[in-house]
Amino acid sequence: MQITIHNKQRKYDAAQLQTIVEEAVRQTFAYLPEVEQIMSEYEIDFSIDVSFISKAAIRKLNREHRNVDRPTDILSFPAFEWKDGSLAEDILPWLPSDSEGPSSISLGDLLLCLEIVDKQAEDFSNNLEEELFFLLVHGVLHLLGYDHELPADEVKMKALQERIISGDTDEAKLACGYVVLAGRPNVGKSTLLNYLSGMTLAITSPKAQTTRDLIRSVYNDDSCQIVFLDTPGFHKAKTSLGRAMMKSARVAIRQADVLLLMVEASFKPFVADLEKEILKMADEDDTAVILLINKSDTVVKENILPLIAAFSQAYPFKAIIPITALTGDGVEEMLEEIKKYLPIQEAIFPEGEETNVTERKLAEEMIRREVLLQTQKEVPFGVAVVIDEFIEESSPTETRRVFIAATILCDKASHKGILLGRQGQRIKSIGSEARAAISEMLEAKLHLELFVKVRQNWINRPQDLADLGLDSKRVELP
Ligand SMILES: Nc1nc2c(ncn2[C@@H]2O[C@H](COP(=O)(O)OP(=O)(O)OP(=O)(O)O)[C@@H](O)[C@H]2O)c(=O)[nH]1
Ligand SMILES: [Mg+2]
Repeated sequence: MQITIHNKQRKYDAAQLQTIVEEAVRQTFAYLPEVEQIMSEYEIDFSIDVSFISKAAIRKLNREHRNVDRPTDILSFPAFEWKDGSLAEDILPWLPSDSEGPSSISLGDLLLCLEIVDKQAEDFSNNLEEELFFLLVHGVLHLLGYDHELPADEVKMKALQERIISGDTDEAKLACGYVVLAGRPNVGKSTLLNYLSGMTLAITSPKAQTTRDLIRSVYNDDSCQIVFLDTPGFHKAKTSLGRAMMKSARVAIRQADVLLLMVEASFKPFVADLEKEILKMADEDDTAVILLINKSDTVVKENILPLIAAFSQAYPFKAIIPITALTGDGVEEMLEEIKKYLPIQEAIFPEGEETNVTERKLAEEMIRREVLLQTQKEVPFGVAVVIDEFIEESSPTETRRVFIAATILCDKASHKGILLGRQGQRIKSIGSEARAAISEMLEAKLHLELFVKVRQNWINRPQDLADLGLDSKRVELP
């Protein structure tokens, strides 16, 4: 790594600051392993230019490049596009040809105004050297694609910055990040999440819009932590509930480190608007996208080729992988691909916090699943389930005993009769199937009582949605 200092001011002795500049830049790069990796892979050297310029000069640049007409402490001008320490463009065209011999490639320029740095040091009770060190770390991170515009990015940048400054050589760093499963309803997102977690965390069904909120399942191995998020199926929403579901899908997609776009192997070979909309978000955010072609067990292998061709023409996917979420076919390959694109950082979740799904929540969902399976048309879409009581009963034996009372809310008076069925047959059948599923999940003897109530048009009422935890205002990553 070559560091060149250009002194274009006369108030401060730049020569005295050389060691600090070199230390700050080198220390920062020690935390950005991909830079070293690229240098050794292509046998090149990177360089950085650090210039000390006057107040007037930095003000002019700030005005011209950022539309802010005042002097500032530091400006970073990256030469390449990076995202969180990973190169986000092809460097090959910029590599020197063999005949030119070993050469260095500029990563960009850092321009500093020492007068402002000195003033800031006073304000923060640092000395000039400390403040300069801090700003150089910050500036180098900007050159390598870290920024602080979105809160999620800011947290990431700040955490790394603090570790660099404190010299914290945390051995616990690993490939770690949010990997979001997105796609239209019914393609098998929740089925894959369940396969990955080795248990049911998300209910699945052959009906569209089964999943209503974000579900987390953390996958850990010695080299990585992958925080998988299942999202509601992407669709054109017609109700407030639908809009809230779409909002949570979008929030997750926008914060993904890696996006898994899932389609079905039997889809017609073209990229439809829903998939385009998801890809547009990923493109805007420069998110790595892997295309998963699910349910590949349902088609002859060769028949997937036109679908692969259509998608690979439409978007630069990092990989296109046919999978069968039901059996886990193709999942190993998917995990290997994901690992390549995860940022290197500390684990996000400690052991024991693998999911946001509680037993209570899952019990509600398992009842709703039975409604999805046993009722038709718009009935299941207007149903929500609320657990009113969840009581651990004392048991004379080792076996766990649980009592659950739950209400099935429907949004139309006419649906109540359908849910109850003739002589209460339907609700009985929903109850007995749900009891079996919940009792297996809880590993308990279960006493389940179900009630059906009408809450007229709740799927369009903000207050009802908020009461059910399904409103769009509070969406955040689980
Ligand atoms: N044959 C086959 N069926 C699958 C596969 N993966 C999922 N399915 C079925 O497809 C249906 C939908 O699966 P889900 O996992 O609920 O789909 P989803 O994408 O989560 O759907 P939403 O939550 O509505 O967005 C279920 O009946 C699954 O059993 C697969 O690999 N092969
Ligand atoms: Mg789902």
